[in-house]
Amino acid sequence: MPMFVDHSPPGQCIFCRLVAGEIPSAKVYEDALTIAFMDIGQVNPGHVLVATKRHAVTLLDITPEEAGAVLQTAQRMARAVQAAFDPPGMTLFQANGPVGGQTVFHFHLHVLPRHEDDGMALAWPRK
Ligand code: D5M
Repeated sequence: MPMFVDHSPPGQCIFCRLVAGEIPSAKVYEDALTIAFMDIGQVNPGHVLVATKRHAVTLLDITPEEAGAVLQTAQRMARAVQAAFDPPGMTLFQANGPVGGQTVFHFHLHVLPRHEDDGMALAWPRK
């Protein structure tokens, strides 16, 4: 199956529409700058995305305030995921640009619970 890639213009992208409440989401948290919701793909149970409310595409486009807020929200979400799913590990992942693996072009950070032998590689091969 071909990978979904969102090429919508700013303001009409999936996550802008999700922030505006125009499409449904499993929202678990929001504050002035960020929103957190369950990833529709659930690579592992408890897989959460933390996005900026404002449309920004990559890490290079967000403000220092947004960067701080995103990490604070990610820590909140990681604590909630730990309490709810008790995974032995967690990976935070953030893709920038198609070559970096980004498919939705609105800044977001993955908070991904990890398990032994969950079939996912580490972020890059290590010797
Ligand atoms: O991650 C983009 C992620 O966004 C991918 O894991 C699926 C997820 N996604 C796409 N649409 C939705 C909706 N509507 N709700 C929740 N999650 C969604 P990337 O790092 O850009 O590849």
